[in-house]
Amino acid sequence: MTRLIAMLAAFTFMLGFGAGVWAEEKTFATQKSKDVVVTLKSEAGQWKQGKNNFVLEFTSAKDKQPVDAGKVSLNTSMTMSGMSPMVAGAALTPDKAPGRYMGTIEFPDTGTRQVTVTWDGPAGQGSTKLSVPVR
Ligand SMILES: [Cu+2]
Repeated sequence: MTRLIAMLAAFTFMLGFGAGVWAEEKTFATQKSKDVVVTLKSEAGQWKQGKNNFVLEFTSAKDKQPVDAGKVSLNTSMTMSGMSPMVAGAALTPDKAPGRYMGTIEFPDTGTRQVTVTWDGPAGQGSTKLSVPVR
């Protein structure tokens, strides 16, 4: 009986892991800058107050293929009345696929962020701005 429970637990764990890997990513922001399209995706399909995991992708506007963006950054800012702007930057690590970065970012409150994405690599050098709500 104990062995059966252990097997079930292991199986449930593997199912959960598989779901995590294969869960669909929903796009929640996208912006075109010349030949490069920047896309923000996550399982939740939005940013929320607190800590967020997301994916940052760079693709070609022409053929929709991934482009190697090289060194990238993502910074956010929110203007608040009577305060200096609230700023937050993302920690980004390149994924196995080219043009794809895994990101984490933390927001202390809700509200629309002005997001600046920069890149510098084989795809050239560029930056773009987009506005993304934190719900
Ligand atoms: Cu704020």
